[in-house]
Amino acid sequence: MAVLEHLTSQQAITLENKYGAQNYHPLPVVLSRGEGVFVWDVEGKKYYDFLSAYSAVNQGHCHPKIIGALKSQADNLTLTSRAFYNDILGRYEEFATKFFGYDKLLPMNTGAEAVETALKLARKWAYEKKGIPANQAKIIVCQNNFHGRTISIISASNDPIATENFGPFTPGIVSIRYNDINALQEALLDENVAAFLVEPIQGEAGVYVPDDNYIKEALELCKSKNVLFMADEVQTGIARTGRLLATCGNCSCPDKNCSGTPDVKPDVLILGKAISGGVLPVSAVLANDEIMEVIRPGNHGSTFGGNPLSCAVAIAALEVVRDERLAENAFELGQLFRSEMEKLIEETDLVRLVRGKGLLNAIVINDSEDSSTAWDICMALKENGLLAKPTHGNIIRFAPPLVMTKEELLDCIGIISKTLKEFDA
Ligand code: IF1
Repeated sequence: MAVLEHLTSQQAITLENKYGAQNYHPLPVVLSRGEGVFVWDVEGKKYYDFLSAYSAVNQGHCHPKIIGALKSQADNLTLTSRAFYNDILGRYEEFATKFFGYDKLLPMNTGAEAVETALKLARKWAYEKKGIPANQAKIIVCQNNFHGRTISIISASNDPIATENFGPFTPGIVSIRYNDINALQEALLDENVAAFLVEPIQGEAGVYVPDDNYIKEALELCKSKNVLFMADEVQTGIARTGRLLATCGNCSCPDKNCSGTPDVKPDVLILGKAISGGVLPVSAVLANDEIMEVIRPGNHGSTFGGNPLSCAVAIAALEVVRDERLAENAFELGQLFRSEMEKLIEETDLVRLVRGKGLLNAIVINDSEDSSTAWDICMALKENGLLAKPTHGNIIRFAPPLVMTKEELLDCIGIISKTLKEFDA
């Protein structure tokens, strides 16, 4: 069979099962095309994408502006490495630092790399600026976090599937309850704490939105203890939660509905996924000079970090967020989605609750965590033309591209309602 010959779904699945590491359990759908909020399988069936590649495709699949930037740059220069300068990295760094309100940006590729970069930055800052004794720096994280899959990051995880048989683990990580300000206060009694790494909303855990004042109070506590507040906005950032950043504090934010407080601004901002519109792996760590200046030549880097292709794509992807007012759209459609889900919850015993912010939402299915109900519902949604996937057990995440229109969202709500009622019957 020629490598690029057209495949049936079953043929594609068979190939992956035969030749691919089995590190995922995908829904049995084989996609071959994406455009905006839609994807098509190899047999030509059309679906609403309600996962957005885990919030990487916020700008919609194959956005013409982003693809145009990709194609144009690809014809000129794709990679120089950082052994030399190039004519676009500086422009991207200027654009992105002004867009998010920071002095400096360190370009990486995946979200996990950006988180690892932030961990290294925090430790080096702790030794060289805060004066913590060598190799004594602690990083505080939250239980049920998800920050990526590297050894140091899973050293912070309490998820057995992510950690079992991957030891020994990286030392110096302290785990506390999420959304518990007293737990943070207690952990900060340790004078060797360098940083607090936190997701403004815990996505993988099941879209857990903390109390309104948690992030602000946590940031203020960290400030009072000279501890870096590091926000992992890989999944919640780039307009997903109805503001440019879930931690808000970003006054250049296009979202005029912002109810955020301008002083809620992370010391270290970690971005990934939709910073490139899901076109290429692009991530970034942003911080002001007094923090980022501890990184000097040779301390950190990556072959592809800040490559011209990624820079061109990321500029275009962020311009789409701004020009198409995706934060505002996510804000308004998110309110509509949750209010419609609340009505549906009144009509069915199958769903316990809906939660989320902007267009990062989840429903909790009224069944045990180890039941297959959430998966079965996603299989039925697939048959009805909508793709979503459970996060943990009985929780289904709903995260469509932020370019969705109100009419399309209402159509999706109709599909979800129809599917749940078919289950209830
Ligand atoms: C998988 C989860 C989501 C992230 C946050 C860092 C990263 C992620 C808050 C690392 C990545 C992805 C990874 C992907 C599935 C997806 C995921 F289910 F794994 F947890 F979105 F919730 N911080 N999340 O969400 O970024 O290195 O992947 O670029 O590994 O299965 P990455």
